[in-house]
Amino acid sequence: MSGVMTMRGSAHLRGSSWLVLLVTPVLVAGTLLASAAVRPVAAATEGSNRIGVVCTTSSSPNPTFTLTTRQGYINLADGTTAYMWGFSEGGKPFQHPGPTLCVNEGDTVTVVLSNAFTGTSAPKKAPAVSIVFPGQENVLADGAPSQPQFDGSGNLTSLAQAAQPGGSVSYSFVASKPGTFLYESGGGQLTSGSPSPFSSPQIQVRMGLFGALIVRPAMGANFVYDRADSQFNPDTEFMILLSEIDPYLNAKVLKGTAFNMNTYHPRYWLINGRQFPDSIADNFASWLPTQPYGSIAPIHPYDATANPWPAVDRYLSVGSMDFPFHPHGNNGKVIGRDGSPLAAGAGEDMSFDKFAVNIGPGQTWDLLFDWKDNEGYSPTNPVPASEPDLQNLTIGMFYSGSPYLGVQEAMPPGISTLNECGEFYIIAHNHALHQLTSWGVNMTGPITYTRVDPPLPNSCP
Ligand SMILES: [Cu+2]
Repeated sequence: MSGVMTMRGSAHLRGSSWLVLLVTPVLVAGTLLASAAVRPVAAATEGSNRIGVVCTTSSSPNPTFTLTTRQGYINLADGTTAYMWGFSEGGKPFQHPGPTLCVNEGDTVTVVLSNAFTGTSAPKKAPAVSIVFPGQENVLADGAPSQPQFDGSGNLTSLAQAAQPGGSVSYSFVASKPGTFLYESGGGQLTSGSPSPFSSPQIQVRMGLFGALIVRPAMGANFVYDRADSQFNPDTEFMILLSEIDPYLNAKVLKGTAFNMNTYHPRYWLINGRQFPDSIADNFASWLPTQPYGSIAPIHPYDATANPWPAVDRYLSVGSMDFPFHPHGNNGKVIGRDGSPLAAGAGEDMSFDKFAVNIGPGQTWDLLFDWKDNEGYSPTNPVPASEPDLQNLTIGMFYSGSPYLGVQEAMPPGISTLNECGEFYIIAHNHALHQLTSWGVNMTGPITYTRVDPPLPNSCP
């Protein structure tokens, strides 16, 4: 992983693209890469966001969403698939992860959980399902306080009122705090018949019953919190939802046989329900019909007049251990945790820059970031270093042929490039490197890129 170390060392060389030349080839040396950036995409079904957060919305101030349990399959980067469960909006087919619900501060949000795990399409030994909304207060379930449920013997059966197969529960709450939140299964045991072996939230969340909830502040949709210093460029809003899969669990659920969570051992890790290189494909990529959300982060250089506002990354984790996500040359400025701005008292700023972001299980982190062309390197202001001999290099597929932003030059014979307009690519990934695999296939896990496009106007696609 020497390439990773090289990138770490170059964090202060913003504006120098030698790091791209030298390192990207090492990091992207996967045979899977070629499929990632060039194929056509299906039309967006939720707006037309090719990149960035895809919001599922409903009219304010009383947005209502129906989340229906579904089962299906997702593609993994080692060429296999995983059987998953998920929430889909209304009657839509299975997707992973669940829809990203975007609401406004002060909205009275209603989420109707429809448990479609029944009838001919049921998974074997289908359980009841509930939803919990960490960070939301005074949640109601069918009008009563949402709270843990117990059977007649006092055994915990779910963390909230659950929907039996074929049934539904209506949760509601006032989204009183802006920020980034999870919603996820609270489990659910059957009230009749044989107990389901898949009733626990541990299993149901691992199977995919989770999604993100974004509460936009009263100050405006281009703020993360009700703070002037949380303003971001609404064209550059991104999400990093981290999760993991133990395929033995999923296989047991598919078969309808019990799984011992003491043997749980994830082998796959994902961003927004995808693995690299699928992670950097557009939202709604046609070859990922059940995995609609990409995670590449295209930005333009900071410019005091043309591009003054930073991008925002909303990190979330439903994993079982810390994910030390590492945005490389783009240190993030942590401005919020778990839906609370980092502030003490009235307006005091307690934000801080972070080089690796340790996302704990169930946590969310909000980070602002930008990219400044500090040195202003160009063909007329060349990088003060000599280019290594070609035999000492491996040219990455994103290299433009030039170290300068917005410049494309001829590539050495036999080298092809996916570079579109002289843009830079900066890797961002989980730095627990054992989690960077697909059951041992290296460099396929939670990896994405910050893409720095030339300043506007440019000729980029
Ligand atoms: Cu790294």
